[in-house]
Amino acid sequence: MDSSTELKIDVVALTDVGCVRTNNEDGFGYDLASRIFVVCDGMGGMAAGEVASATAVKEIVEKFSEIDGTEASMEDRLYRAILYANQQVYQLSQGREELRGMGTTLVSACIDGRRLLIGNVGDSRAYFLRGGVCAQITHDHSFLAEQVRSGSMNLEEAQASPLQSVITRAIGTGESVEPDIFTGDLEPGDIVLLTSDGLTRYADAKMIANTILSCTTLEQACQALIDRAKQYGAVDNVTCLLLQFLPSEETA
Ligand SMILES: [Mn+2]
Repeated sequence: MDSSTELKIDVVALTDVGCVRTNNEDGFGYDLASRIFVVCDGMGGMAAGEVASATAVKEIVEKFSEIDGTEASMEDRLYRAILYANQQVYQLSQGREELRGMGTTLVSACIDGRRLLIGNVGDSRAYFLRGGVCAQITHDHSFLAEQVRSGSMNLEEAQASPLQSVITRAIGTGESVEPDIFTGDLEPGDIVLLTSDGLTRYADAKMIANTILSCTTLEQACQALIDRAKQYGAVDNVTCLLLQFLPSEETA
């Protein structure tokens, strides 16, 4: 690959238990060398949600890094790594009674030159910020989002529903899973956010943009997003992973 097209990547991630819960079932991970980044939000009784999210994070990062990039396309690597993470969580859940039924959401980003790939399962989201405008990349695999997309419910009805955290796809709850994959082009200055529903139940794309743009560093922006959820009561765990793309040193 032409190194002049490579972008430098800054990454900051934080997770917070929130204001109500006593355990944190969210998790994040990344490998800067392989350019893979992930946020997971686990569910399951007792400590099973934490096991599910931690396992999915570890397995997708390791598998993605392990697949030879010269032999497989980036889409293929991401897809295979997500399916592998699903298998590992599922197998673990089948082997131990206390882990039966556990699962996790997963939202992942990988970078191929100036291309961005996003893969997701569940209702953790990816957002894209360019020129002060923020847009949601992923579609939630949740009961309410699907009701809204099919026209069976309007946004107000969905927002008032008690079924906020019912997801329709998850990593680890079945032998196979169908992730969505999104692709886009990157420019210097672009920002990508991977985040759990602990943030997005309180913040829409506009609020996310305003919060990030009010900060001078990526570290401050990540903390400000977590603080935003906590200002609103943070009933759930909150996780934010921010990526910023900068001109590579050689071309800057
Ligand atoms: Mn959550």
